[in-house]
Amino acid sequence: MCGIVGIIGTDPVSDRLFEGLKRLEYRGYDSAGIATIVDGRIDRRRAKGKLANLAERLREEPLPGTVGIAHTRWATHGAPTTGNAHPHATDEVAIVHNGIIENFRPLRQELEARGRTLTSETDSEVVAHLVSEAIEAGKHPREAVAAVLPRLHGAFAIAMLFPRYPDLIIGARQGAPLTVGYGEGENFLGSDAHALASLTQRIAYLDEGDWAVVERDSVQIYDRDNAPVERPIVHSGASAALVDKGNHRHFMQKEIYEQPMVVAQTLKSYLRPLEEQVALPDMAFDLAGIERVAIIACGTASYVGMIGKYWIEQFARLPVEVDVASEFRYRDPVLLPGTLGIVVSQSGETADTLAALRHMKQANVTTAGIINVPTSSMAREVDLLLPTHAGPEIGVASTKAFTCQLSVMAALAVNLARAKGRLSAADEAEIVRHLIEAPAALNEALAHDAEIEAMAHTVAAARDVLYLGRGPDYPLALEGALKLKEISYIHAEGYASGEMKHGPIALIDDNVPLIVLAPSGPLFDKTVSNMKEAQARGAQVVLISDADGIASAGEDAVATIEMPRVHPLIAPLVYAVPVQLLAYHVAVAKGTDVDQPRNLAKSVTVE
Ligand code: HGA
Repeated sequence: MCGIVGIIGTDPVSDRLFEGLKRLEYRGYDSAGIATIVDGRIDRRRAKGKLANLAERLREEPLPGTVGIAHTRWATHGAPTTGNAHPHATDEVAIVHNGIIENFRPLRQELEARGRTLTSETDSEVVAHLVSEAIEAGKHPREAVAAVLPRLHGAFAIAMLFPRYPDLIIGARQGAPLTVGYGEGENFLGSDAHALASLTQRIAYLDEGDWAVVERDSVQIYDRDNAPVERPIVHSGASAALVDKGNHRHFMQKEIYEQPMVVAQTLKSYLRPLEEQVALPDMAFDLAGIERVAIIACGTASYVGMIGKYWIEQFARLPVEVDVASEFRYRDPVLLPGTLGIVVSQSGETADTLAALRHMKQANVTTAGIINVPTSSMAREVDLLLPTHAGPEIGVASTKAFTCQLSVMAALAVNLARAKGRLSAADEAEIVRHLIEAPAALNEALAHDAEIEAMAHTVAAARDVLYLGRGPDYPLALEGALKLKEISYIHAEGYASGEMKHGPIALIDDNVPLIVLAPSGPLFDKTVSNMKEAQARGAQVVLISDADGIASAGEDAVATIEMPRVHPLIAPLVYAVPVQLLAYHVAVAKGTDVDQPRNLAKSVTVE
């Protein structure tokens, strides 16, 4: 989603600002822009579409200046046009904004009633005009910002520069992340450590409500009450190298192929192979006191939650509810004592999930987070951080983060079960042995890539596709459908196999591929019965199963994809691979923008 970079320096900044935007590109955006101070005035270059368009504008008309702010915009209010691209500016201030100013309508009306002309359709532009008015009325930018921030409702991270005050830039944060970077004779603002990685490794994370006056040789941070505060300067550790695609055509493909390695890395920090035990990081509470679990997430991560429900209920015999964050936070959920609230998020910044986490904390719920970015807001706010070690995930469609999240969810389920006295040492040892096999099984699954590529055209021609699964493979069917929708723009739905006959079977005809996820095991025969019901009505079945499953039920399928024979516990991890590869090859066949599909953003920092 939107990215922010700001530099106050002594050398020209526009190249370095652009490089910072490149680092934020993976978040997804639909326009971009840079503003600097040139001869005491604001100068801007903005372009809709990809950063290449902004680069072209900068080549046509280079932008000098040693103070600048830059932005990638994922439009929420107003179309992704050049005119709506940030920075927004008046004569007194230029601003870039990430988030939503929820009360922009009355603020805009108020500004227009005072005769001000706003030129964009964005919510963000009101901030520029409010700050500008205050400066025009004689306030120093510091006082202007202090006066305007309390008037803004909603979530935001903002960076601003002031042409008549070229010795400072100001950043503010409420509900969207912003960091201050410390350099030598120059300082920075950035959406995250990654954005600033080639500029500095010394960063401070702003707290909620903080704002910062950043000068070349000093930084002063204030809290929401405008009291000066210190925030620790930490070593970011973010790699300065831009993540590249290696030998792969797309980041998504690279990330699918990284799964054996990153799942192994993740499991390594949770498994003690010699003792055949699962171990979680130290925690300040006792898992034995947990009576119920609430898992909150969005999108792909919410399917990890659904699979976690099967595992935690099966092993730990604790009731689990799973909710998408945007519903949870507004439905006044009943949170009883003894609840463990688990959030799952790759970025750790997903606005809805972060708000749900804060809601649970306010209700005194003990919280844990399965999170990939250890410096993120959620990682810093949960009581127990359960990190995934997937490395940076650049493709907008989540792949390796999903399987790493599942690995951690399995470890958590086992720990809960042991803490509740519901899992014998022998059963735990068996589960650990199966989890240790997961990376090798993922490798075996990847070996079927060419077959999947060869049959992708069967699906690429379809208008609608259905996915079926039962038990923990049902959320995987949902994930398969989501992946296909996200990157190939084909309408797809996932259903619990047993639900087909209660409605969706009406959709079946010989133009609708039915992707059936059916590892052999206790649920296999039931799923196959539902598959047969659909086949009897013309369904074109693609059966994803192991050799035994394909031998017993594959004869009428239009295609089969063979997976290794694995224990049902790790089947959702392994079967994620064909589901991801199928969506990937269908999207490539259709020629879509696989890594940055239309309308989508990676780190969803708005509601
Ligand atoms: N609401 C602003 C910024 C959008 C944003 O933060 N996207 O991630 C706009 O629409 O310009």
